[in-house]
Amino acid sequence: MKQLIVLIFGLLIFLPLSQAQDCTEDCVWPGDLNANGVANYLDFLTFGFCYQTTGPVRTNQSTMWEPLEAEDWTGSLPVLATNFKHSDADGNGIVDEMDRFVIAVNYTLTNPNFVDFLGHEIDGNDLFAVLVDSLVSPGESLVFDIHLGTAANPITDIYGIGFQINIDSQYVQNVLFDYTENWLGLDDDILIHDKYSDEHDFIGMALTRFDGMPVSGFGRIARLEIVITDVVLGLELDTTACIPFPIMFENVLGIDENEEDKFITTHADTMGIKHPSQLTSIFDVEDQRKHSFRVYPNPTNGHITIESGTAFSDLNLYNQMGMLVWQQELSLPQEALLIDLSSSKIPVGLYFLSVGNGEARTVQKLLLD
Ligand SMILES: [Ca+2]
Ligand SMILES: [Ca+2]
Repeated sequence: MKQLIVLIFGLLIFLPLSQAQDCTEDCVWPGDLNANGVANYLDFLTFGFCYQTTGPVRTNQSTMWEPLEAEDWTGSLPVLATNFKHSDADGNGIVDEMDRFVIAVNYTLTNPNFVDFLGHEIDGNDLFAVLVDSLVSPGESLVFDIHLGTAANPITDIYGIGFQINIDSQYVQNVLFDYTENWLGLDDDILIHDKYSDEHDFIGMALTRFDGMPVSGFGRIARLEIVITDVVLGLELDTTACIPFPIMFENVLGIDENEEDKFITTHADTMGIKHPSQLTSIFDVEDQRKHSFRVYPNPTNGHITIESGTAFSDLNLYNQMGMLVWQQELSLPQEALLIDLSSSKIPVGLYFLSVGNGEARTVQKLLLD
């Protein structure tokens, strides 16, 4: 009896494995939705294209990076001709949230079919960074907007775009994303993927519509905030140095509603990391003079202490668009205060904390992470 149980158990383990090994043709690799041999941000465009499509359930619903036998679905990508079965990464018969999760699980893995990435780098001005500040100090945030199209050169009939941004991760502590201004669509109209892979020195991003309707326009599609490490070795050795921090777009792929390539052009930009003593713009001098209060820790998870040389009675928190997101009025003026913003459901990102006493008002940057 015991031997029989062991035998049945052994068969149960063996069966899925043998199915995986049996697949030799047009096999599904979970997470490689477009079947080009790698799981990455560009598979997210296929995810948007096939979103909510249904088909036969896969016998082996493994999400491991391995070739799996799967029955063909009725549809396929119009240009790549990839059968829709590849979009069902978890094999449950529908393309939905779990499948985007599998892209992330098997991210950057390749298989023997991998030849090249699908995106390209054509020099031009369709996709580019708009710098808020071109210089930054260690421990501060480098903020820039990603623009797609300009007023002079708008983008017509785009459905989705995916790309990677190469950065030097040795200087990067964290990357934050903001999509509040984005002409490709509002929250309900688009699906968004972003992932910072510090081990590979790149940020992968994709934004796609899923309603079959392309859009035309120009301007910002995302804001990125790269938090620079507190210690930058080059500046420790030479405080007058300027460490170049290039931002390069790579493997850019824009598609229309028929999956046709939009041939989106792009160009790189370089920012610089400098020692705080070397940043002497008028803005910075004014900023330091205005800072008559201290807020810490910064960055914060929401629990902060505010200390001021003069008593204050009201606090306002603004987002980067200048919109008021939180406020508090004190019944008695205080010179120090403990605050908990963590329960206020304020999204992570860069904010401006304004402290006032009815006569004067001072502002400081506050990074919630
Ligand atoms: Ca792929
Ligand atoms: Ca699925």
